[in-house]
Amino acid sequence: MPVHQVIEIDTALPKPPRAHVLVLYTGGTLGMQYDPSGQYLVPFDFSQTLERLPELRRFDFRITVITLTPLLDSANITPAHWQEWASIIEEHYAAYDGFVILHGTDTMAYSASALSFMFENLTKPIIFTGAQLPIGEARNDARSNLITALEIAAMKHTDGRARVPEVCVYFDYHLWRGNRVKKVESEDFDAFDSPNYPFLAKAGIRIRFQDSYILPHPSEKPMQVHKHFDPAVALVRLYPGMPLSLMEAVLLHPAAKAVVLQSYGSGTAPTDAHFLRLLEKALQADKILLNVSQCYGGRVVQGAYETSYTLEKIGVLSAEDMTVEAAITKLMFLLGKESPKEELKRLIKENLRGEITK
Ligand code: ASN
Repeated sequence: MPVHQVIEIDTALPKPPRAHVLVLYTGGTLGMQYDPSGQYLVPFDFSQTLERLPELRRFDFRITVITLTPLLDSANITPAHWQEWASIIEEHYAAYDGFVILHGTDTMAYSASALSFMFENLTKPIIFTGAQLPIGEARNDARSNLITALEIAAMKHTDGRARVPEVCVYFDYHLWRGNRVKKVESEDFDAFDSPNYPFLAKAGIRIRFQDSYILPHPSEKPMQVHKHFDPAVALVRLYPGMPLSLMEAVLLHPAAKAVVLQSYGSGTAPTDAHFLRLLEKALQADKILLNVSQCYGGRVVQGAYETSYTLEKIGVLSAEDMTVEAAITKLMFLLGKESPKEELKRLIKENLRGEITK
């Protein structure tokens, strides 16, 4: 296990802190700053947080920052990292009011989806945030994303329960459900969107929550962390003229236990007999086929058109309005549980953490 740097920041001193927030700094653009020569971007040193972000003193928090080693561009993130972060949060769960994960934006939608499935009966917020411009740039989105994510992670109802007991993404003044977001923009600050589910909160002069869209607190059930992922999931995005031989190579490959089929529109695919026979062959080989739309928003409705009716008939499962990021991580998570096939298929279609609108 690599040794991680741990820094304690008490913005409340000499008073006792109002809330305890644990920050995991995993890498990405947010935490970069210029070195003293002003030439290179290097990771932000969180031991200087209060000097660099004096506005945090207004919060009266105790903030523990764990800087993970090595810091990662999020393109390098794997399920092993999700397991490590989940273990750290599990270990410190009782001692903190909320958790913030500083993460690169590129794969944040996958990580937020993955952690949403890992944590069952969550009673505290786990908020992913990042930035398009580093905290060390004069003009940046990092400061406000970090500061508001910390504030939301510490927020409670008057009865003491956390305001948002969910895995979320906070970005560009919006709080989203983690398993509903997609990275949609690589230059502007509005990097994320949640096409099929409304924002949970919007930060303006006040932070305005949409309580009816936030998951309810679990009733008395203990929080559980599921850490095993099986990444044997392939992704095939259909396009007109796709050679069947290429598709066969993926669908029948022994390393693919499940295949996400990115179909068109509301879940349509060719009615060509060879194509359908190949899907049947994969299903007979005990693979799970999950139909996710290439569309940005909307849902898969197998049977709405003739071109999706047969998919339903032969046993392709519909991802309904799940994002492709949620579909892939949900399959990895469910395959990791090693449940019997029928149970697995039932759970894929079930709304486990608010990832599907039923
Ligand atoms: N490449 C970076 C990452 O995902 C992009 C970012 O954080 N804005 O780690």
